[in-house]
Amino acid sequence: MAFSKDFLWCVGGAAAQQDGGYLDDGKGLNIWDALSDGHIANGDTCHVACDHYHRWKEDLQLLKEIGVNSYRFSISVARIYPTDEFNVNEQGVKFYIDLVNELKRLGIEPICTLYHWDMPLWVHRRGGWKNSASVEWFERYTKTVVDALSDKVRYWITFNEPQCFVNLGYKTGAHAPFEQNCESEIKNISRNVMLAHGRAAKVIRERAKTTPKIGFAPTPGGMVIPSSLRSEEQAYNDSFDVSGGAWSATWWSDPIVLGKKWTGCDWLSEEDLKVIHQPLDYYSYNIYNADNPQELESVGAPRTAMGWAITPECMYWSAKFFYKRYGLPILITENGMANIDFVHDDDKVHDPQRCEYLRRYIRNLKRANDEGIPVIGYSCWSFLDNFEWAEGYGKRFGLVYVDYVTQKRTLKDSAFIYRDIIKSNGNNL
Ligand code: IFM
Repeated sequence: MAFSKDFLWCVGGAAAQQDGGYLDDGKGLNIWDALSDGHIANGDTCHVACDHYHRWKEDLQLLKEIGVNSYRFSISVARIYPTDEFNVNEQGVKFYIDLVNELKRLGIEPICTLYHWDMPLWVHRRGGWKNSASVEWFERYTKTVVDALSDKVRYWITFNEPQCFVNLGYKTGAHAPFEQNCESEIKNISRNVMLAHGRAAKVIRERAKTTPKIGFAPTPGGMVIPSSLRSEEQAYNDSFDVSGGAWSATWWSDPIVLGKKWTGCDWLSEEDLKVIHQPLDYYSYNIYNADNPQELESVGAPRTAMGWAITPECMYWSAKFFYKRYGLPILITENGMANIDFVHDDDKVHDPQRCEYLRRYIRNLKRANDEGIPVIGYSCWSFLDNFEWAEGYGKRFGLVYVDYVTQKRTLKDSAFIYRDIIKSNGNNL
């Protein structure tokens, strides 16, 4: 069975990772701009990144060259609310209005992520996600964005990978704001983020000017696939086990999607669940690998430049498992790999590993689709090489190579492979 005719073929990026322009046109500082000293590989900063803030028009032309019909981007909250939640920076809003207008003109569907980890510094100074008032500013911020963009934007993602910004930002301290908090604080933060998600989803549903399609983008930490050591049933049960705490998909998705607490969740009330559990239009998630520890630790098992195992079957099994549990159409909001890319003597960027990775991963997603699981889209991470958080610029995920000295863009071989997959709507896999 072919992917549907309106399948979303997408690439994605995030504000803090690609935009730069960190002090331009009234933008305020975010936690990555302000707190990163001493925390990022090579002392890199996100201040300039891919300079997409100034080069976005040319960059959108590259989307056309790749042939995607959709583009996932995130809003920099500090560009909209530089100092507090009452003073809107109109120039910041205009940037996004211009962006979505141009996307629409080019026939590319915008997919807007409201929060991709770049909390404004003023929010952090009030306690960030530890402060339950974060639910209020997030709701207000959502209203501002929805009022400005929802005549053009239909697809919304509230939060990107709450697992990561909560655990890495507030537990291990590897990501901004680089804090280490105890488990009860992680529960408090998780509750605030879930409430903020629920309030935002409701705002979008009620205020959007075009009928919205809403989801969030967890990453399935602890997702395992069947193997010689695990039956399908066991893999399913292990995948939804919550022993990984806030890393697990279940921690977030059962309350958000099903309106249910998982066994042992004693920190959400029934009242909370009413706010958190809002109707969603798809189960969107970011997936890079399965997490079968024993099976994947074999000597020399294939890995990306991040050291992440290459397990294409995770696409098939995750779609099957998530559809079984949550019953919503599947949208892959991130998938891709970091590779050791450089410009070759022929001025091209040859990345055969990524070409192969994309073919195998998307083929596995198609297998799920062929078996009747409603798969509505696939978004490759990432559009441009970009600022890979604490790893700085050393890890390249892009379909487009960025020379950070000259800001020259070069489409990698994988961009052309992806273009061919899109052209055939996945039938050439
Ligand atoms: O670059 C990140 C992205 O911001 C969130 N998901 C994982 C990607 C690769 O690490």
